Amino acid sequence: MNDLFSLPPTNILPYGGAAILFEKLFTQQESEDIYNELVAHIEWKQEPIKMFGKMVMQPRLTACYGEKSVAYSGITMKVYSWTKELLAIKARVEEQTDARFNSVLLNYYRDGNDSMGWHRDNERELGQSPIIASVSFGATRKFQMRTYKDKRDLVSIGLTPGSLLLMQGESQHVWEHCLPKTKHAGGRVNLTFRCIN
Ligand SMILES: O=C(O)CCC(=O)C(=O)O
Ligand SMILES: [Mn+2]
Repeated sequence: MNDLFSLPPTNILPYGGAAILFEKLFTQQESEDIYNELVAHIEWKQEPIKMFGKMVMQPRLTACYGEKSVAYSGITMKVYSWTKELLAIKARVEEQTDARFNSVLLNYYRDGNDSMGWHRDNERELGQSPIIASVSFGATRKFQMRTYKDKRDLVSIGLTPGSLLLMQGESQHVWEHCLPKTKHAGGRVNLTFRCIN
């Protein structure tokens, strides 16, 4: 027996859809190898997005791979073809979740100053109840979800390297999520696999 899948998946949301955490989709060694590979070989760029009518630089590097391009905050990303490394990660995610994905958005948070603000992944082309598989490598960072309408209920977890968080059901309607800035963090790469219509 290896240590994969030894912890049962848990839903971190109390209601309003599900965000199911699989703590070890990849072993520590696999996670280190994948992190180094992605940092070195993905076509990372810092791109502007539209915020409150103004174009501002995103506080992180991004890239999009797969069959369909990801669009959000007034931009449509250039999409690169799947690499064999990304297809291998996708296969592991699909095997574990029984879901199917045709694109991935990658985010590279170079240090604790890089972040992602509160948002929902609710673009029309993701369908009525988006399924989003979020896989993390590199430094552990705090990830937060709060109720979109009243901002009252907050769930806060550390996303560790090799983990998978599967957001589904009405989670993108009821909850918004963010990756706050933090002091003294090393680099982190996050992949969100999506099914885009
Ligand atoms: O980096 C993360 O954990 C979150 C990424 C995210 O929310 C997104 O790409 O939409
Ligand atoms: Mn998101």
